[in-house]
Amino acid sequence: MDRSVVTIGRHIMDAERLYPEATGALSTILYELALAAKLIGREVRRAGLVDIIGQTGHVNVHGERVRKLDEYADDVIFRALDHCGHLCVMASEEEEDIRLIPEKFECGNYVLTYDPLDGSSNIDANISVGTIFSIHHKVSKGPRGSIEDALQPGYRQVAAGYVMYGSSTMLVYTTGRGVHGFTLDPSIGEFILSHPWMRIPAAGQRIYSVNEGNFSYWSPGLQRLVERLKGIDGSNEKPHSARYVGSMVADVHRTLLYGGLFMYPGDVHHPRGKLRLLYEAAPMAMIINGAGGRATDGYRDILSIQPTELHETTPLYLGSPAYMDLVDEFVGADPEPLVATA
Ligand code: AHM
Ligand code: MG
Repeated sequence: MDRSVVTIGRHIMDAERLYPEATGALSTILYELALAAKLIGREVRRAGLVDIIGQTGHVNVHGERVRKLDEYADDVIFRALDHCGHLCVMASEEEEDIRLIPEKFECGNYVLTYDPLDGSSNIDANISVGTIFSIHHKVSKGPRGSIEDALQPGYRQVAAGYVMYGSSTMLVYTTGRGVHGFTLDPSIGEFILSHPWMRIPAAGQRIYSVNEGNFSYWSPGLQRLVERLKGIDGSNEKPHSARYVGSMVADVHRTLLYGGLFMYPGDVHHPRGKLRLLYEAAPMAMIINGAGGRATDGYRDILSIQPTELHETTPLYLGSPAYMDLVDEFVGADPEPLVATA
């Protein structure tokens, strides 16, 4: 084997060796997540064939109901990890409540929260979608885990990452020791280290990313920030490029590689925005922080926010340090968070 080829398995093992006290539990969880990503990626690739083999909700030729891809992804991740003996609780964006590990399996010391297929409404248009995951230690005292384990702030994450099902499938993760990206080589079915020690550019390619259709619902500070980025606030700044896929994993991945600013702000109708703190904002914040960027809700570090509900949402601003300083200056200057009017 070419000595420069590092598979995700080897990378995880090498990292584990740096910690003599490590039990291998976290490595196993990450490895199983990579396996689940391959299975999900395979189905995403076949998504266009759904019209040929049967519509979602219909019965396929094997007599099985054809499931929505996000339900499938949810199930694949749960079943890849329920029996590993290292998790006590899982919580998914697709499920209302936490999911305890079935009694027949051992209960472990870690907690997994995940968004199985973010941006799934884009699938029919063949646009990139992704899986986002976050891992914490168990903190509850009981034998089998509880909601307390899922409701932990982002700074306590022990690992986080995402998988992007795009023109290639990529897995990016951190355990707090750098951010590392792997590209799936479909010919051998392995994630290969392609982006070691990822760093977000300090400013990058002058790109901002936001659903600007909501402009009239935004706070004055945010409106002024975007006018600055467009160079129409009298500052005579050269206009930035606007890029918005509408699929968070793709927008964040581009921001990580090229730099710039990604925003999903609150607005007058949704003061707390749309993105979920536990499944989307906190893990992406750990990645962006680990790569030298920052993530806030306009006022607070995302990683400092204590969740109170599984599905609570948060405004999200993340990106290069230079742009996050602008967010502090413009959005942070708004005296009050927005209050819903409808
Ligand atoms: P989902 O979890 O229902 O897929 O929604 C999350 C997605 C993100 O990927 C993306 O950033 C956002 O919704 C786009 O929302 P909008 O269409 O309002 O811009
Ligand atoms: Mg989502």
